[in-house]
Amino acid sequence: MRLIATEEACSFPEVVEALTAHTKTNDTSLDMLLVKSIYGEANVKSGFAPRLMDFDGERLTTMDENGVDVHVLSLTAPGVQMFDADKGTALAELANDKLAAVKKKNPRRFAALGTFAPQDPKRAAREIERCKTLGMNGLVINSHTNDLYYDDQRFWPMFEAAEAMDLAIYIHPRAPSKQIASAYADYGMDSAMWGYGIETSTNAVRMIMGGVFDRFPKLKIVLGHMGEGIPFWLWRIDFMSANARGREHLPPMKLKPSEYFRRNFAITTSGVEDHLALDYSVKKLGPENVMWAIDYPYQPTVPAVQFIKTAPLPEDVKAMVAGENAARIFHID
Ligand code: 1WB
Ligand code: MN
Repeated sequence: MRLIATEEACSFPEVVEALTAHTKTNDTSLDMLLVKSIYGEANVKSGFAPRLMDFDGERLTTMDENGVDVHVLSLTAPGVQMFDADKGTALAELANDKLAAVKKKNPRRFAALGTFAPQDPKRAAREIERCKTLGMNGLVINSHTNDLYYDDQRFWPMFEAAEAMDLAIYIHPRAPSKQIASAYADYGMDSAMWGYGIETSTNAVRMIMGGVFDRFPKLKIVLGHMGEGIPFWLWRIDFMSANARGREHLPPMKLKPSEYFRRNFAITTSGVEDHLALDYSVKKLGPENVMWAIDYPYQPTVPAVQFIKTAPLPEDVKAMVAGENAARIFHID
């Protein structure tokens, strides 16, 4: 059984430096809580930052010790999305060049998701095309951009390019946007504990309801964290959208929300090592739509591997979740 881990975080010195500089600005977005804890001057030399930038030390040793065949690497949240359009675009290009080099150096162990700056959707579309020539396996962005969601048609050139290049877009979480931030500002609720999932699932449901997948029927979106809770909501989303009493402003859609979710989305198990949730998701979405992940270095590798090895799934389905689906969706040899 091949183990391909699909949400494995990384970074590069220039991005880390830019985020450390950003912690000194008066940006009031909710991401600042987590960004300061990782990239603040006092924290950046220890903790996650050094492990995000490591590609031949502890990362590979941990993979070897646990039988993890491949890390699908992606620039970690919040990516380049807290910077202005010029800086974000330049840093995305730089990160993609470096990530492509990491993969080229060790192509058996690393696959790579390229990134882009939605702050400038037209240049983002060009970078997506360049990602294809760099040999990227897919793409990654982190939920909202400047507090806007991706049903907004100004972003659609990105989706047109991703669909044309046949590159799946992993929409990773970031902290909730300004519109909803205040409800998540206490008790650590901005974070992966809760706010990350609310933010990202809201973005995905907006994309479905906003007609993105009627316009781009072959676009593939990947959501982590067992689909950010959406699998559990599908029945209700279908029922309530079909029965939206007198709400004529709901857009006409060709399919039911759950049908778009099964056709245009795949999910990963990152950070949800719960066999019941896995079993439910596999049954609800189909075994071809669920991929295993660790979320290195934020989650430990040993229990993530244990989770998939001991999963109460038929062996053929387990092999699909462990690696075969990722190989297909992310074009990994
Ligand atoms: C996640 C978790 C992502 C953490 C992160 O990116 C951080 C995640 C900055 O759950 O995907 C975290 O600090 O726990
Ligand atoms: Mn993650």
